[in-house]
Amino acid sequence: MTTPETTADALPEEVVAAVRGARRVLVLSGAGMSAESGVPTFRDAQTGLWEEFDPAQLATAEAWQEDPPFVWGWYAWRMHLVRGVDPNAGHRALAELGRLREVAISTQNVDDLHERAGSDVAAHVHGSLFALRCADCGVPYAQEVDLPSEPQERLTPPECPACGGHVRPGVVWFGEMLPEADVAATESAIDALEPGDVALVVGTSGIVFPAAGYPAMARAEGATVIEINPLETDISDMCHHVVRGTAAEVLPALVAAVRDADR
Ligand code: BJW
Repeated sequence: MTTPETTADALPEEVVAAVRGARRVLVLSGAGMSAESGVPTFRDAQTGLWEEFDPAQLATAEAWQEDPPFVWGWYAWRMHLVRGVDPNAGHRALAELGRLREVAISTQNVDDLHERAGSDVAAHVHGSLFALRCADCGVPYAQEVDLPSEPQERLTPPECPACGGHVRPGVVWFGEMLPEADVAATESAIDALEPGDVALVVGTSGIVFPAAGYPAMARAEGATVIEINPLETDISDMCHHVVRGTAAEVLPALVAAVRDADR
């Protein structure tokens, strides 16, 4: 069923018709969604942060326990980077789609670019960079933090005012459980899908579970699954349609086509 090598310039009729005919659209977004805003993805050649830094050293609870300043330095730099960029045309198109159809967004991204574009986000399944909390007692940390403008290999994390522990980013590291409320919100958005509805899978490599299983769950509910990604991924084969293009190219074209067809 996959339509390979479809480009943003030639959006297939079936893709436009599927979104146009949908009552509900579930958006499952990953790091590629924010790439054109200037936020590096995790695994893309050349731009992936983890080319320079070993993810096993940075995105695990073990790394944090071993060396909090090393891990905090990386996250503080990423917080600075995200604060300095804007949503791209893809984020803005999804916000517009939310005014045309019932849209639920479940993102793996820890940035806030969907929200800043004007979308309501149902779930951040891998948490949020900015939801800081104490690593020891779990109390949220709401104070301003110093963010370096250049990557810092080591930076002392803020101290928790309640217990003196180290403050950590509110993200989900490998081996950690996903936030229950976000998983529940994603699962209920999937359960709500019916035949004729659509799941748009945008900018994820589809290798990190359980999020990588959500497109198949959407398909099992009868939704038409459409991947938007410049490259083949681990989930391309299970999608009904594949649009080979970037989020900021394809989504505005798709939403404009739906808007025009609605008129
Ligand atoms: C563009 C583009 C453009 C580029 N436009 N597209 C089942 C089977 C096997 C393993 C497991 C399993 N269940 C659980 C596991 C273990 C593990 C896991 O999945 N491991 C795999 C690596 C195999 N999962 C977990 O540990 C999860 N926890 C869990 O399951 O708890 C229960 C449990 C506990 C203990 C034991 C067992 C179970 C937690 C996962 C947490 C992931 N955390 C991270 C870091 C977050 C913090 C941070 O930001 O630093 O989340 S890892 C990283 O990967 C980040 C991302 O959200 C995630 C996914 O990456 P994503 O978004 O797909 O990005 P990329 O870079 O991989 O891909 C970018 C894509 O964009 C590419 O395809 C490009 O082509 C494309 N692209 N430009 C559109 N302009």
